[in-house]
Amino acid sequence: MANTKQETTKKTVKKYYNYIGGEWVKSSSGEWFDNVNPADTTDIVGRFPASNEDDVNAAVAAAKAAAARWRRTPAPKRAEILFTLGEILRKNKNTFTQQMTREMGKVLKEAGGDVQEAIDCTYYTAGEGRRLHGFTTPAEMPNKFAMCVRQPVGLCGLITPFNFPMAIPSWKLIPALVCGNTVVIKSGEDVPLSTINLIKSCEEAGIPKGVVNVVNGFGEAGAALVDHKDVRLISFTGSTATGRRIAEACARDNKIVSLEMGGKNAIIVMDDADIDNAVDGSLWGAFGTSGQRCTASSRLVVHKKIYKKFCENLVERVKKLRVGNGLDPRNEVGPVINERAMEKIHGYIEIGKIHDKATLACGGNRLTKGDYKNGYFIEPTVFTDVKPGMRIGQEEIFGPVTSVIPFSTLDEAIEIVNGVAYGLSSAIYTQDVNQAFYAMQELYTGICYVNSATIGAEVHLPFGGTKGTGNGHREAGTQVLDIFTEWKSLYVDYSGKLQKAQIDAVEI
Ligand code: UN1
Repeated sequence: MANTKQETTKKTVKKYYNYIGGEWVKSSSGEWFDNVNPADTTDIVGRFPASNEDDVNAAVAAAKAAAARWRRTPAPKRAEILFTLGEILRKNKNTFTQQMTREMGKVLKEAGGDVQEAIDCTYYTAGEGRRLHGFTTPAEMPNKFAMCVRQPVGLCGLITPFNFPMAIPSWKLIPALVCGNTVVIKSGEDVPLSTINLIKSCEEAGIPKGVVNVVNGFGEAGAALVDHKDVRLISFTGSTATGRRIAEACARDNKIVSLEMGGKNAIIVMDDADIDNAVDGSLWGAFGTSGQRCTASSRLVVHKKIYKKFCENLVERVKKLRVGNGLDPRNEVGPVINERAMEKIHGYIEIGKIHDKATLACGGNRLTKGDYKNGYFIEPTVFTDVKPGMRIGQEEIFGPVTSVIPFSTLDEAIEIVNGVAYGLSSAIYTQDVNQAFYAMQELYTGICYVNSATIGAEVHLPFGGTKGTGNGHREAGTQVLDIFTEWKSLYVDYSGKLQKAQIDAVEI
Protein backbone atom coordinates (compact mmCIF):
# COMPACT_ATOMS: atom_id res chain seq x y z
CA MET A 1 0.00 0.00 0.00
CA ALA A 2 2.70 2.45 1.07
CA ASN A 3 4.71 1.60 -2.02
CA THR A 4 1.82 2.21 -4.37
CA LYS A 5 1.24 5.60 -2.81
CA GLN A 6 4.91 6.50 -3.19
CA GLU A 7 4.85 5.38 -6.83
CA THR A 8 1.80 7.55 -7.54
CA THR A 9 3.41 10.54 -5.84
CA LYS A 10 6.59 10.07 -7.85
CA LYS A 11 4.67 10.14 -11.11
CA THR A 12 2.55 13.16 -10.34
CA VAL A 13 5.07 15.42 -8.62
CA LYS A 14 6.01 18.38 -10.78
CA LYS A 15 9.67 18.94 -11.58
CA TYR A 16 11.25 22.37 -11.41
CA TYR A 17 14.64 23.38 -12.79
CA ASN A 18 17.64 25.61 -12.32
CA TYR A 19 17.61 28.82 -14.36
CA ILE A 20 20.97 29.38 -16.01
CA GLY A 21 21.67 31.79 -18.88
CA GLY A 22 17.94 32.05 -19.58
CA GLU A 23 17.39 28.27 -19.85
CA TRP A 24 15.56 25.98 -17.42
CA VAL A 25 17.96 23.10 -16.83
CA LYS A 26 18.50 20.09 -14.55
CA SER A 27 21.48 19.72 -12.29
CA SER A 28 24.50 18.09 -13.88
CA SER A 29 24.47 15.83 -10.80
CA GLY A 30 21.24 14.29 -12.16
CA GLU A 31 19.96 14.36 -8.60
CA TRP A 32 16.73 15.79 -7.24
CA PHE A 33 15.24 16.67 -3.90
CA ASP A 34 11.66 16.95 -2.74
CA ASN A 35 10.06 20.15 -1.50
CA VAL A 36 7.74 18.94 1.24
CA ASN A 37 4.73 20.66 2.80
CA PRO A 38 5.63 21.04 6.50
CA ALA A 39 1.94 20.89 7.48
CA ASP A 40 1.52 17.55 5.72
CA THR A 41 4.65 15.69 4.73
CA THR A 42 2.71 13.35 2.43
CA ASP A 43 2.17 16.38 0.19
CA ILE A 44 5.17 16.87 -2.10
CA VAL A 45 5.09 20.39 -3.53
CA GLY A 46 7.68 19.74 -6.22
CA ARG A 47 10.95 18.09 -7.14
CA PHE A 48 14.00 20.34 -7.54
CA PRO A 49 17.54 19.82 -8.86
CA ALA A 50 20.16 19.11 -6.17
CA SER A 51 22.84 21.35 -7.64
CA ASN A 52 26.59 20.94 -7.34
CA GLU A 53 29.72 22.96 -8.09
CA ASP A 54 29.40 22.43 -11.86
CA ASP A 55 25.94 23.98 -11.84
CA VAL A 56 27.22 26.93 -9.85
CA ASN A 57 30.13 27.34 -12.28
CA ALA A 58 27.71 27.38 -15.21
CA ALA A 59 25.47 29.93 -13.48
CA VAL A 60 28.40 32.19 -12.63
CA ALA A 61 29.69 31.95 -16.22
CA ALA A 62 26.25 32.99 -17.50
CA ALA A 63 26.08 35.92 -15.08
CA LYS A 64 29.58 36.97 -16.12
CA ALA A 65 28.72 36.86 -19.81
CA ALA A 66 25.64 39.04 -19.26
CA ALA A 67 27.38 41.60 -17.04
CA ALA A 68 28.68 44.22 -19.48
CA ARG A 69 25.41 44.61 -21.36
CA TRP A 70 23.35 44.91 -18.20
CA ARG A 71 25.79 47.31 -16.53
CA ARG A 72 25.67 49.54 -19.62
CA THR A 73 21.87 49.51 -19.81
CA PRO A 74 20.81 52.90 -18.39
CA ALA A 75 19.46 52.52 -14.85
CA PRO A 76 16.03 54.00 -15.71
CA LYS A 77 15.69 51.31 -18.41
CA ARG A 78 16.69 48.57 -15.97
CA ALA A 79 14.09 49.97 -13.61
CA GLU A 80 11.37 49.90 -16.28
CA ILE A 81 11.71 46.12 -16.44
CA LEU A 82 11.50 46.00 -12.66
CA PHE A 83 8.27 48.00 -12.66
CA THR A 84 6.88 45.40 -15.07
CA LEU A 85 8.10 42.74 -12.65
CA GLY A 86 6.11 44.46 -9.88
CA GLU A 87 2.97 44.24 -12.03
CA ILE A 88 3.54 40.53 -12.67
CA LEU A 89 4.02 39.81 -8.98
CA ARG A 90 0.84 41.74 -8.19
CA LYS A 91 -1.13 39.82 -10.82
CA ASN A 92 0.05 36.48 -9.40
CA LYS A 93 -0.15 37.39 -5.72
CA ASN A 94 -2.86 34.85 -4.86
CA THR A 95 -1.18 31.92 -6.59
CA PHE A 96 2.23 32.76 -5.14
CA THR A 97 0.67 33.14 -1.70
CA GLN A 98 -1.03 29.73 -1.82
CA GLN A 99 2.13 28.06 -3.07
CA MET A 100 4.21 29.73 -0.39
CA THR A 101 1.95 28.52 2.39
CA ARG A 102 2.09 25.03 0.93
CA GLU A 103 5.87 24.89 0.85
CA MET A 104 6.70 26.97 3.92
CA GLY A 105 3.75 26.54 6.26
CA LYS A 106 3.05 30.12 7.33
CA VAL A 107 -0.65 31.00 7.37
CA LEU A 108 -2.16 32.47 4.20
CA LYS A 109 -2.48 36.01 5.55
CA GLU A 110 1.21 36.08 6.39
CA ALA A 111 2.25 34.48 3.10
CA GLY A 112 0.21 37.21 1.39
CA GLY A 113 2.19 39.76 3.42
CA ASP A 114 5.42 38.14 2.29
CA VAL A 115 4.49 38.39 -1.40
CA GLN A 116 3.29 41.95 -0.75
CA GLU A 117 6.67 42.82 0.74
CA ALA A 118 8.32 41.59 -2.47
CA ILE A 119 5.92 43.76 -4.49
CA ASP A 120 6.59 46.80 -2.28
CA CYS A 121 10.32 46.22 -2.50
CA THR A 122 10.16 45.94 -6.28
CA TYR A 123 8.22 49.17 -6.83
CA TYR A 124 10.16 51.11 -4.22
CA THR A 125 13.58 49.98 -5.41
CA ALA A 126 12.72 50.32 -9.09
CA GLY A 127 12.17 54.03 -8.31
CA GLU A 128 15.89 54.18 -7.56
CA GLY A 129 16.53 53.68 -11.28
CA ARG A 130 15.81 57.38 -11.69
CA ARG A 131 17.78 58.40 -8.61
CA LEU A 132 20.82 56.30 -7.65
CA HIS A 133 22.11 59.64 -6.47
CA GLY A 134 25.75 60.46 -6.29
CA PHE A 135 27.03 63.92 -5.37
CA THR A 136 29.18 66.81 -6.50
CA THR A 137 31.47 68.76 -4.25
CA PRO A 138 33.91 71.66 -4.83
CA ALA A 139 37.43 70.70 -5.91
CA GLU A 140 40.32 72.38 -4.12
CA MET A 141 41.93 73.67 -7.33
CA PRO A 142 40.38 76.25 -9.70
CA ASN A 143 38.79 75.06 -12.95
CA LYS A 144 38.43 71.55 -11.64
CA PHE A 145 35.25 69.57 -11.04
CA ALA A 146 34.74 66.83 -8.43
CA MET A 147 31.89 64.35 -8.25
CA CYS A 148 31.10 60.92 -7.01
CA VAL A 149 28.94 58.21 -8.63
CA ARG A 150 27.79 54.73 -7.72
CA GLN A 151 29.05 51.86 -9.84
CA PRO A 152 27.78 48.26 -9.74
CA VAL A 153 29.92 45.90 -7.68
CA GLY A 154 29.73 43.14 -10.32
CA LEU A 155 28.63 39.57 -9.86
CA CYS A 156 26.50 38.95 -6.78
CA GLY A 157 25.81 35.63 -5.07
CA LEU A 158 22.60 35.67 -3.03
CA ILE A 159 21.93 32.99 -0.43
CA THR A 160 18.44 33.11 0.98
CA PRO A 161 16.61 31.52 3.93
CA PHE A 162 13.25 29.74 4.34
CA ASN A 163 11.31 32.12 6.56
CA PHE A 164 10.50 34.87 4.04
CA PRO A 165 10.55 32.86 0.82
CA MET A 166 9.80 35.75 -1.54
CA ALA A 167 10.38 38.91 0.50
CA ILE A 168 14.01 38.20 1.40
CA PRO A 169 15.13 37.10 -2.10
CA SER A 170 13.50 40.29 -3.42
CA TRP A 171 15.31 42.49 -0.85
CA LYS A 172 18.55 41.26 -2.34
CA LEU A 173 17.70 40.69 -5.98
CA ILE A 174 15.89 43.91 -6.85
CA PRO A 175 18.53 46.34 -5.52
CA ALA A 176 21.29 44.20 -7.06
CA LEU A 177 19.57 44.52 -10.46
CA VAL A 178 18.66 48.19 -10.36
CA CYS A 179 22.29 48.93 -9.49
CA GLY A 180 23.44 47.07 -12.62
CA ASN A 181 24.79 43.83 -11.18
CA THR A 182 24.20 40.30 -12.42
CA VAL A 183 23.15 37.64 -9.98
CA VAL A 184 23.28 33.98 -9.02
CA ILE A 185 20.76 32.97 -6.34
CA LYS A 186 21.05 29.82 -4.26
CA SER A 187 17.43 29.31 -3.20
CA GLY A 188 16.47 28.18 0.30
CA GLU A 189 16.27 24.37 0.16
CA ASP A 190 12.96 24.27 2.05
CA VAL A 191 11.24 26.90 -0.10
CA PRO A 192 12.66 26.82 -3.65
CA LEU A 193 9.28 27.27 -5.35
CA SER A 194 8.84 30.87 -4.17
CA THR A 195 12.26 31.75 -5.60
CA ILE A 196 11.32 30.05 -8.85
CA ASN A 197 8.07 32.05 -8.90
CA LEU A 198 10.04 35.26 -8.46
CA ILE A 199 12.51 34.32 -11.18
CA LYS A 200 9.86 33.14 -13.65
CA SER A 201 8.32 36.57 -13.15
CA CYS A 202 11.71 38.18 -13.91
CA GLU A 203 11.84 36.15 -17.12
CA GLU A 204 8.31 37.22 -18.07
CA ALA A 205 9.17 40.87 -17.32
CA GLY A 206 12.00 40.69 -19.87
CA ILE A 207 15.14 40.66 -17.75
CA PRO A 208 17.80 39.60 -20.30
CA LYS A 209 19.17 36.06 -20.27
CA GLY A 210 22.04 35.51 -17.85
CA VAL A 211 21.33 38.58 -15.71
CA VAL A 212 19.51 36.46 -13.11
CA ASN A 213 20.38 32.80 -12.50
CA VAL A 214 19.11 30.32 -9.93
CA VAL A 215 20.65 27.16 -8.59
CA ASN A 216 18.58 25.05 -6.21
CA GLY A 217 20.06 22.77 -3.63
CA PHE A 218 21.92 22.58 -0.37
CA GLY A 219 25.14 23.70 1.29
CA GLU A 220 27.31 22.24 -1.47
CA ALA A 221 25.88 24.73 -3.97
CA GLY A 222 26.03 27.59 -1.46
CA ALA A 223 29.69 26.86 -0.64
CA ALA A 224 30.63 26.70 -4.34
CA LEU A 225 29.08 30.13 -4.83
CA VAL A 226 30.86 31.60 -1.82
CA ASP A 227 34.20 30.17 -3.01
CA HIS A 228 33.88 31.15 -6.67
CA LYS A 229 36.60 33.59 -7.73
CA ASP A 230 34.35 35.49 -10.15
CA VAL A 231 31.80 36.33 -7.47
CA ARG A 232 32.43 39.80 -6.06
CA LEU A 233 29.75 39.93 -3.38
CA ILE A 234 27.84 37.51 -1.18
CA SER A 235 24.61 38.57 0.46
CA PHE A 236 23.42 36.05 3.02
CA THR A 237 20.49 35.75 5.41
CA GLY A 238 20.50 32.84 7.83
CA SER A 239 22.11 31.60 11.01
CA THR A 240 24.96 33.42 12.74
CA ALA A 241 27.15 30.30 12.64
CA THR A 242 26.82 29.92 8.84
CA GLY A 243 27.18 33.68 8.35
CA ARG A 244 30.50 33.69 10.20
CA ARG A 245 31.82 30.83 8.06
CA ILE A 246 30.76 32.70 4.93
CA ALA A 247 32.46 35.89 6.12
CA GLU A 248 35.69 33.97 6.74
CA ALA A 249 35.57 32.40 3.29
CA CYS A 250 34.80 35.77 1.65
CA ALA A 251 37.72 37.41 3.45
CA ARG A 252 40.15 35.15 1.57
CA ASP A 253 39.18 36.78 -1.77
CA ASN A 254 38.29 40.23 -0.41
CA LYS A 255 34.70 39.67 -1.40
CA ILE A 256 32.11 42.12 -0.19
CA VAL A 257 29.86 40.31 2.25
CA SER A 258 26.57 41.43 3.67
CA LEU A 259 25.11 39.32 6.48
CA GLU A 260 21.70 39.29 8.15
CA MET A 261 21.75 36.73 10.92
CA GLY A 262 20.14 35.84 14.23
CA GLY A 263 18.12 37.80 16.74
CA LYS A 264 16.99 37.57 20.35
CA ASN A 265 14.54 40.43 20.24
CA ALA A 266 12.65 41.77 23.20
CA ILE A 267 9.58 43.83 24.00
CA ILE A 268 9.69 45.96 27.16
CA VAL A 269 6.27 46.39 28.78
CA MET A 270 6.29 49.32 31.23
CA ASP A 271 3.88 49.59 34.16
CA ASP A 272 1.96 52.41 32.41
CA ALA A 273 1.49 50.42 29.18
CA ASP A 274 -1.89 49.61 27.69
CA ILE A 275 -1.79 45.94 28.67
CA ASP A 276 -4.28 44.69 26.09
CA ASN A 277 -2.31 46.38 23.33
CA ALA A 278 0.95 44.96 24.72
CA VAL A 279 -0.53 41.45 24.86
CA ASP A 280 -1.80 41.77 21.28
CA GLY A 281 1.68 42.85 20.16
CA SER A 282 3.42 40.11 22.13
CA LEU A 283 1.16 37.45 20.67
CA TRP A 284 1.79 38.66 17.14
CA GLY A 285 5.52 39.22 17.67
CA ALA A 286 6.17 35.89 19.38
CA PHE A 287 3.91 33.52 17.45
CA GLY A 288 3.50 35.09 14.01
CA THR A 289 5.28 32.87 11.44
CA SER A 290 5.45 30.34 14.31
CA GLY A 291 8.23 32.46 15.78
CA GLN A 292 10.43 31.81 12.75
CA ARG A 293 11.37 35.43 12.13
CA CYS A 294 14.76 36.95 12.82
CA THR A 295 12.67 39.74 14.34
CA ALA A 296 10.47 37.49 16.51
CA SER A 297 9.61 38.74 20.02
CA SER A 298 11.29 35.89 21.85
CA ARG A 299 11.63 37.82 25.12
CA LEU A 300 8.93 39.82 26.88
CA VAL A 301 10.52 42.01 29.53
CA VAL A 302 7.67 43.03 31.82
CA HIS A 303 7.50 45.49 34.74
CA LYS A 304 6.97 43.75 38.08
CA LYS A 305 3.94 45.91 38.90
CA ILE A 306 1.93 44.48 36.01
CA TYR A 307 3.78 41.20 35.58
CA LYS A 308 1.09 38.93 37.06
CA LYS A 309 -1.77 40.49 35.12
CA PHE A 310 0.25 40.55 31.88
CA CYS A 311 1.22 36.87 32.22
CA GLU A 312 -2.35 35.81 32.96
CA ASN A 313 -3.75 37.70 29.98
CA LEU A 314 -1.00 36.47 27.71
CA VAL A 315 -1.30 32.81 28.65
CA GLU A 316 -5.08 32.91 28.31
CA ARG A 317 -4.72 34.28 24.78
CA VAL A 318 -1.90 31.91 23.80
CA LYS A 319 -3.96 28.89 24.82
CA LYS A 320 -6.67 30.02 22.42
CA LEU A 321 -4.37 30.37 19.39
CA ARG A 322 -5.55 28.07 16.63
CA VAL A 323 -2.67 25.95 15.38
CA GLY A 324 -2.93 24.08 12.09
CA ASN A 325 -2.39 23.92 8.37
CA GLY A 326 -1.81 27.47 7.10
CA LEU A 327 -3.99 26.81 4.07
CA ASP A 328 -7.05 26.82 6.34
CA PRO A 329 -7.78 30.53 6.82
CA ARG A 330 -9.16 29.87 10.31
CA ASN A 331 -5.71 28.87 11.57
CA GLU A 332 -3.44 31.44 13.23
CA VAL A 333 -0.19 29.52 13.75
CA GLY A 334 1.25 27.12 11.18
CA PRO A 335 3.87 24.37 11.48
CA VAL A 336 7.60 24.88 11.78
CA ILE A 337 9.71 24.29 8.72
CA ASN A 338 11.13 20.76 9.10
CA GLU A 339 12.04 17.89 11.38
CA ARG A 340 15.40 19.41 12.32
CA ALA A 341 13.78 22.70 13.34
CA MET A 342 11.15 20.84 15.32
CA GLU A 343 13.80 18.92 17.21
CA LYS A 344 15.84 22.03 17.89
CA ILE A 345 12.82 23.95 19.20
CA HIS A 346 11.65 21.05 21.28
CA GLY A 347 15.19 20.72 22.59
CA TYR A 348 15.02 24.34 23.78
CA ILE A 349 11.72 23.68 25.52
CA GLU A 350 13.45 20.88 27.41
CA ILE A 351 16.36 23.19 28.23
CA GLY A 352 13.87 25.76 29.57
CA LYS A 353 12.22 23.18 31.78
CA ILE A 354 15.12 21.04 32.93
CA HIS A 355 18.33 23.07 32.61
CA ASP A 356 17.01 26.59 33.19
CA LYS A 357 14.16 25.55 35.52
CA ALA A 358 11.90 28.33 34.23
CA THR A 359 8.15 28.02 34.70
CA LEU A 360 6.37 26.48 31.74
CA ALA A 361 3.20 28.57 31.73
CA CYS A 362 1.61 26.97 28.67
CA GLY A 363 2.38 24.82 25.64
CA GLY A 364 5.59 22.84 25.46
CA ASN A 365 4.42 19.84 23.43
CA ARG A 366 4.71 18.61 19.91
CA LEU A 367 1.31 18.09 18.33
CA THR A 368 1.25 14.67 16.74
CA LYS A 369 -2.32 13.42 16.58
CA GLY A 370 -5.26 13.80 14.20
CA ASP A 371 -4.78 16.61 11.67
CA TYR A 372 -1.33 17.24 13.09
CA LYS A 373 0.04 13.78 12.53
CA ASN A 374 1.90 14.40 9.28
CA GLY A 375 3.14 17.89 10.10
CA TYR A 376 5.74 19.67 12.22
CA PHE A 377 3.49 21.30 14.77
CA ILE A 378 4.48 22.62 18.17
CA GLU A 379 2.17 24.19 20.75
CA PRO A 380 2.71 27.92 21.25
CA THR A 381 4.83 27.98 24.39
CA VAL A 382 5.33 30.57 27.12
CA PHE A 383 7.95 30.40 29.83
CA THR A 384 7.57 32.76 32.79
CA ASP A 385 9.93 33.70 35.65
CA VAL A 386 12.77 33.62 33.19
CA LYS A 387 16.07 35.15 34.32
CA PRO A 388 17.99 37.13 31.72
CA GLY A 389 21.03 34.83 31.81
CA MET A 390 19.13 31.59 31.24
CA ARG A 391 19.80 29.82 27.95
CA ILE A 392 16.20 30.35 26.78
CA GLY A 393 16.70 34.05 27.57
CA GLN A 394 19.93 34.25 25.57
CA GLU A 395 19.87 31.90 22.59
CA GLU A 396 17.86 32.13 19.40
CA ILE A 397 15.15 29.46 19.37
CA PHE A 398 13.43 30.37 16.06
CA GLY A 399 10.14 28.77 16.98
CA PRO A 400 6.85 29.44 18.79
CA VAL A 401 8.44 29.93 22.20
CA THR A 402 8.71 33.13 24.22
CA SER A 403 10.16 33.96 27.63
CA VAL A 404 8.70 36.46 30.09
CA ILE A 405 11.32 38.22 32.21
CA PRO A 406 10.32 40.51 35.12
CA PHE A 407 12.12 43.83 35.88
CA SER A 408 11.86 46.84 38.23
CA THR A 409 13.35 49.90 36.49
CA LEU A 410 13.63 51.02 32.87
CA ASP A 411 17.43 51.02 33.08
CA GLU A 412 17.33 47.41 34.27
CA ALA A 413 14.99 46.50 31.39
CA ILE A 414 17.30 48.14 28.87
CA GLU A 415 20.26 46.25 30.28
CA ILE A 416 18.33 42.99 29.93
CA VAL A 417 17.34 43.75 26.33
CA ASN A 418 20.88 44.74 25.39
CA GLY A 419 22.45 41.86 27.32
CA VAL A 420 22.44 39.31 24.50
CA ALA A 421 24.75 38.50 21.61
CA TYR A 422 22.32 39.89 19.00
CA GLY A 423 20.90 43.32 18.16
CA LEU A 424 18.21 43.19 15.51
CA SER A 425 14.94 44.51 16.88
CA SER A 426 13.49 45.84 20.15
CA ALA A 427 10.26 47.42 21.34
CA ILE A 428 8.77 49.30 24.27
CA TYR A 429 5.16 49.68 25.33
CA THR A 430 4.63 52.84 27.36
CA GLN A 431 2.41 55.93 27.39
CA ASP A 432 5.27 58.10 28.63
CA VAL A 433 7.08 60.00 25.90
CA ASN A 434 10.18 60.50 28.04
CA GLN A 435 10.57 56.77 28.66
CA ALA A 436 9.91 56.02 24.99
CA PHE A 437 12.62 58.40 23.76
CA TYR A 438 15.09 57.27 26.42
CA ALA A 439 14.56 53.65 25.35
CA MET A 440 14.92 54.55 21.65
CA GLN A 441 18.25 56.13 22.52
CA GLU A 442 19.61 53.36 24.73
CA LEU A 443 18.46 50.16 23.00
CA TYR A 444 21.37 48.95 20.89
CA THR A 445 19.45 47.36 18.02
CA GLY A 446 19.07 48.14 14.32
CA ILE A 447 15.30 48.51 14.65
CA CYS A 448 13.23 49.78 17.57
CA TYR A 449 9.45 50.06 17.89
CA VAL A 450 7.31 52.05 20.30
CA ASN A 451 3.89 50.58 21.18
CA SER A 452 4.24 47.85 18.60
CA ALA A 453 5.91 44.41 18.50
CA THR A 454 9.44 43.72 17.26
CA ILE A 455 8.21 42.61 13.84
CA GLY A 456 6.71 44.53 10.93
CA ALA A 457 9.60 46.32 9.20
CA GLU A 458 8.68 48.28 6.05
CA VAL A 459 10.72 48.15 2.85
CA HIS A 460 11.64 51.83 2.63
CA LEU A 461 13.50 51.86 5.95
CA PRO A 462 16.84 50.15 6.50
CA PHE A 463 16.69 46.62 7.92
CA GLY A 464 19.48 44.97 9.88
CA GLY A 465 21.07 44.71 13.26
CA THR A 466 24.03 45.22 15.53
CA LYS A 467 26.43 42.74 17.19
CA GLY A 468 25.86 39.06 16.26
CA THR A 469 23.01 40.01 13.92
CA GLY A 470 25.01 41.61 11.16
CA ASN A 471 28.27 43.01 9.89
CA GLY A 472 27.29 46.65 9.62
CA HIS A 473 25.27 46.61 6.41
CA ARG A 474 21.60 47.44 6.09
CA GLU A 475 19.19 45.95 3.57
CA ALA A 476 16.08 47.79 2.27
CA GLY A 477 15.69 51.57 2.27
CA THR A 478 18.13 53.50 0.13
CA GLN A 479 20.87 52.20 2.43
CA VAL A 480 20.84 48.87 0.55
CA LEU A 481 22.42 50.72 -2.39
CA ASP A 482 25.61 50.92 -0.33
CA ILE A 483 25.76 47.11 -0.41
CA PHE A 484 25.23 46.70 -4.14
CA THR A 485 27.30 49.64 -5.41
CA GLU A 486 30.80 50.92 -4.84
CA TRP A 487 31.62 54.61 -4.95
CA LYS A 488 33.71 56.02 -7.75
CA SER A 489 35.20 59.51 -7.28
CA LEU A 490 35.63 61.49 -10.50
CA TYR A 491 37.87 64.53 -10.98
CA VAL A 492 37.74 66.65 -14.14
CA ASP A 493 40.49 69.24 -14.55
CA TYR A 494 39.55 71.81 -17.20
CA SER A 495 42.32 74.32 -16.37
CA GLY A 496 44.46 73.14 -19.29
CA LYS A 497 47.54 72.73 -17.11
CA LEU A 498 48.99 70.45 -14.45
CA GLN A 499 47.54 71.29 -11.03
CA LYS A 500 48.84 69.34 -8.05
CA ALA A 501 46.32 68.79 -5.26
CA GLN A 502 47.70 69.35 -1.74
CA ILE A 503 50.89 70.87 -3.24
CA ASP A 504 50.27 73.81 -5.57
CA ALA A 505 49.40 77.10 -3.92
CA VAL A 506 46.10 78.58 -5.05
CA GLU A 507 46.13 82.34 -5.57
CA ILE A 508 43.29 84.05 -3.77
C1 UN1 B 1 12.89 38.29 9.24
O1 UN1 B 1 12.50 38.34 10.40
O2 UN1 B 1 13.67 37.41 8.88
O3 UN1 B 1 9.85 42.91 9.98
C2 UN1 B 1 12.43 39.27 8.24
C3 UN1 B 1 9.35 41.83 9.69
C4 UN1 B 1 9.29 41.43 8.24
C5 UN1 B 1 10.61 40.92 7.78
C6 UN1 B 1 11.22 39.98 8.76
N1 UN1 B 1 8.87 42.53 7.43
O4 UN1 B 1 8.93 41.08 10.54
